[in-house]
Amino acid sequence: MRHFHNYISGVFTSSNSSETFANTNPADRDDCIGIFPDSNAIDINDAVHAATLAFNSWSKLPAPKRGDILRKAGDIFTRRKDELASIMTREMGKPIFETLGDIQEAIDTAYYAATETRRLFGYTTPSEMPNKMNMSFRMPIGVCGIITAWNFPIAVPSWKILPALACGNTVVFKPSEDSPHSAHIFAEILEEAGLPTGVFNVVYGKGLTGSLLVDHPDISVIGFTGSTATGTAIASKCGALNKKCSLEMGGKNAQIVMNDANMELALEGVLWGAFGTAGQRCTATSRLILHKDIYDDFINKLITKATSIRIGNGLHENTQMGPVINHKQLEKIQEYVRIGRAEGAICVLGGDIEDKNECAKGYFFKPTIFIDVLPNMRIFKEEIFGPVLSVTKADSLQHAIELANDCNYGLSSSLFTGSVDAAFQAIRDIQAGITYINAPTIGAEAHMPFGGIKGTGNGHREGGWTAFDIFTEWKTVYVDYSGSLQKAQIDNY
Ligand code: UN1
Repeated sequence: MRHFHNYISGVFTSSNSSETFANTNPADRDDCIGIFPDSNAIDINDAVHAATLAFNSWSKLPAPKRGDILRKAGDIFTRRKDELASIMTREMGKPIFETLGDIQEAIDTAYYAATETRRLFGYTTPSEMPNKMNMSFRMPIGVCGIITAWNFPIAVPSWKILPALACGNTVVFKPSEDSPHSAHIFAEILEEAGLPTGVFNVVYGKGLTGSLLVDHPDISVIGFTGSTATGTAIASKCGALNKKCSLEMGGKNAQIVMNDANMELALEGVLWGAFGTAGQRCTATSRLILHKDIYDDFINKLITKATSIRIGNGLHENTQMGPVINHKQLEKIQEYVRIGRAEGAICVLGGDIEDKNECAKGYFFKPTIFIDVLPNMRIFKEEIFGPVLSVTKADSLQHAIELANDCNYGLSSSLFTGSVDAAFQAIRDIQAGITYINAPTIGAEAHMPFGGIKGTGNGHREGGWTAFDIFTEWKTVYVDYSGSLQKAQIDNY
């Protein structure tokens, strides 16, 4: 059995904790990938110390030189893409074509961040006073603590880690205990790319390890992706400690299909949005809001298509939907199916675990569709994080938007329509950080802001240029070359 170690100060080093956890393949619970340390406060301290020591020289390296290393990391992610996709599929289950996409997102982010190191623009403005110049620029903040979920083991960490490094920060990364092997490869790749010792560190562990990272006094910023409950707890700690924190949390994303939509396109959209990654995306389409004119017909066609989704081990080439991440999550999904039935929604497809043939070895759940779901039901409001779709009927566009907004989350949203007027009304009125027109709720692009409102986030956006707002502070500079004490305009008016 392979034993993995934390990565601190450029060395894969044994933990000070005797506690460990095993990482197993969700498609085959007999397949153990390795044993990882459940790290303690000494490990966190060592990693933060290494990152603190590395900060001075890394932050002073010219930003485009930092970019050269990130570009090289993009090249190595490209070279190791197939190998890393297999590792990722084995540890978290989604099919190879999806894990290849996960790595592509990191490649795109690496090249994007590398390029942005030449464009970390500040502002230069006129001064109120003669012979005086005003400018501002972005400063790195210090050591960033990065805590992420398992569903995008490479892409989502890359959205945070690579911009943080581009800005001149150093990083301690605590990956999910369900996808630690991918984090090990992340460290190998950054090392090979030439990242100096201590700039990037990985500490494995469970929830307690993450909270030790949040509490550490030398961590200046926390970047978090995960559940709303954990993120909210992190935010209150960071509030008390005056730390910046960026949260990317749950979703209950709605796809609206109007009666003038391209039905075939909308069907394909909901299949991919709801059942891609077995519904385990914060952007997953978990609610479908159908115009009343097409309700019955659309549902019938959707059932036919969803029935033919091929479920299995993601390592097999023809698998379309892999397992869910672990036994606890399987139980949670089963519980929501029980709740949905008890609330009076009608389960027209699935609703049960899949345990035929090879699926008996893992945590598989059938694509599940509930119809006649009403807004007061828990399956309409709560994030399930599995292949469960709740379908609701709307009388009009206005009604559909009201239903979409009747939710505590606000990450992604989608409208299928042939009407440009309807599209722009939805773009204006849907309460979400992301709105797609004629595309499903999933599929964000690396160079665009990503994040949500309400219970999904706390005002930050990762991805794109907005990620640099998380990982920098502004320095404002005044240069007075008048040779006299001019004071400021307010003192002379
Ligand atoms: C997530 O589930 O945390 O747009 C992020 C998408 C993906 C990102 C999902 N690229 O669905």
